[in-house]
Amino acid sequence: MKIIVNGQEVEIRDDARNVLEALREVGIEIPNLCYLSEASIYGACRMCLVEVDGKDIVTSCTLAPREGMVIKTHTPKIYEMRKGILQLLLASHDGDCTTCEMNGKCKLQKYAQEFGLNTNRFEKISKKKVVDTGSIIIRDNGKCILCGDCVRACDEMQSIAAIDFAYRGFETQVLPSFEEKLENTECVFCGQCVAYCPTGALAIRNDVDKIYKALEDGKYVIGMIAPAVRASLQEEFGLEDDIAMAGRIVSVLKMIGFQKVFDVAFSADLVAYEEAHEFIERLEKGEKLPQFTSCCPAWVKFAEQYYPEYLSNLSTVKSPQMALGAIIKKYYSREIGVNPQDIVLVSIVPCTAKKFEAEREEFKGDVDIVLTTRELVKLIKSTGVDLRKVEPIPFDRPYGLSSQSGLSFGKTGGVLGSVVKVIEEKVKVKDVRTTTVREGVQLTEIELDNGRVVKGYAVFGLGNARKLINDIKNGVIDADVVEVMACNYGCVGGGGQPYPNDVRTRLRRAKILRDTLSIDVLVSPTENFHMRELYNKYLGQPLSHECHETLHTHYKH
Ligand code: HC0
Ligand code: SF4
Repeated sequence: MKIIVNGQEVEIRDDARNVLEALREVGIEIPNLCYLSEASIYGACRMCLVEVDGKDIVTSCTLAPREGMVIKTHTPKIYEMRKGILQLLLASHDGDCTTCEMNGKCKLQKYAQEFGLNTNRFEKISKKKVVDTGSIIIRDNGKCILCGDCVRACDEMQSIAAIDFAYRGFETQVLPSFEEKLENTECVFCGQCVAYCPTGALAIRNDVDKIYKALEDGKYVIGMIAPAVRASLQEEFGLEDDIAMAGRIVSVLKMIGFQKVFDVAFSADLVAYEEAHEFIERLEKGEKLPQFTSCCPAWVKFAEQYYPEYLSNLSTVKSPQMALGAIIKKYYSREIGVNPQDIVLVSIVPCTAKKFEAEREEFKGDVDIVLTTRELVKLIKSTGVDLRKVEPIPFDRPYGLSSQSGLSFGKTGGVLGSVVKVIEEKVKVKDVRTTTVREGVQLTEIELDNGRVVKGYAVFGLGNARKLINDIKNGVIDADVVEVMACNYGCVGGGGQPYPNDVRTRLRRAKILRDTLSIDVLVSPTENFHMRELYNKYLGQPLSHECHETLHTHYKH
């Protein structure tokens, strides 16, 4: 449809959700602080005001587009109203910018600059400042502007509702229930509240210091890089769609003092291979189906909390992060003649829940430090090294080799696709078809030679997962294997990824990951010859006793 915007005719999508999104698509970003395209419309911040048909001033997030409507996005009156809103927000915001994780990425800071708010006509209101630094997720309510993005992300996208508004009027705050620390709630550490917080009221614990401590103590420091990190780091270094990012990270980590740098995509191949054998065994025995993937730690905690009856359906194969941790501490330490206690293994991931996973007691501290992509950005920037000028170098062998399948773990459908690849090689398959069921849910049907059609679902977002599992439980759908990733669009949208971490950015990262993996000559996990070597040398056959000892785990009822 056509509408008139600031005196110009503009063509917008007929099915645009609202005027705010319609204009965003044609290059006009209307200021907003509480609009979250993946959640319900809240309309609280009032920043996205527009003038309609020369009279009403309304919020564009709640305004449905209509053919011929006349919109003005920045009249003098709207400018003054936005300034007033910002001044009120700034009066009750602690303005602790220099040490804030969002410095330079904060929307409130950006608007304060753009609207020239060097002074404030309102006096500072001091709020009760609630700070919780005890957990992986740090909360500082002195920075909270009550936009509710975190509340809606947790409730609507993740169906958890670990945080909500509490108290009224000036006393209003976002808090976990009973004012508990987040770690004592049902929070699964997915970090999606952090990803969408516009002001840094929610942040992630920074573990960079631990690396320098390990280096100072003369430890043998080994790094490993998750698939999705190489698709997002470019955003922070002006490297656009660079597909040599993994090699640059290896290079810079070596400069910092890492002895070896391996690829989590190597163990993703291994996990897919092991998990496919586990699935084939279950299919033959007709037990513990559907098999759920278990490499997303936020999903594992979610399953433990809400679906204990399905815990025996989770694949017992550890996540690629923990599998590689176990291999390095158990076998590689022997090969290099270093006591496992003297190895400090640093996992660099897009995910906040991986910090929690590494701390789970069943993994015996195999992974010592987990850094998110944002912490990696800090680590690199603090060295002053210009990543653009860094010569990429390959990962160390043997755990630096991966196939396209292993790398594809970083985006939705990647784990399922890799498991299906191995299945295709192990049992006779007539046809494989993939379709989108709805946003966040994909169905892959594998038609076996004997006529049986195996149904595999890949779902992202824990709210979507909850709906799918309930459908399975209630017999509404049949499923044989299900991939669950807690974050929308998979690990590319992890809570530890650079800001902004919105839908557009996540989709662009998925494309970079596809471009990166398309130049890999190995397609299936089976082609990963260093993985096969690991079986020959230590593990024996898939699902062997040794595999169970090293690569498999159990879940908490
Ligand atoms: Fe992921 Fe993973 S794909 S969860 O997002 O499975 O963090 O990238 O490293 O472990 O490989 C994260 C990403 C990983 C693991 C892998 C899986
Ligand atoms: Fe909710 Fe995830 Fe944030 Fe925890 S980390 S409060 S589960 S959105």
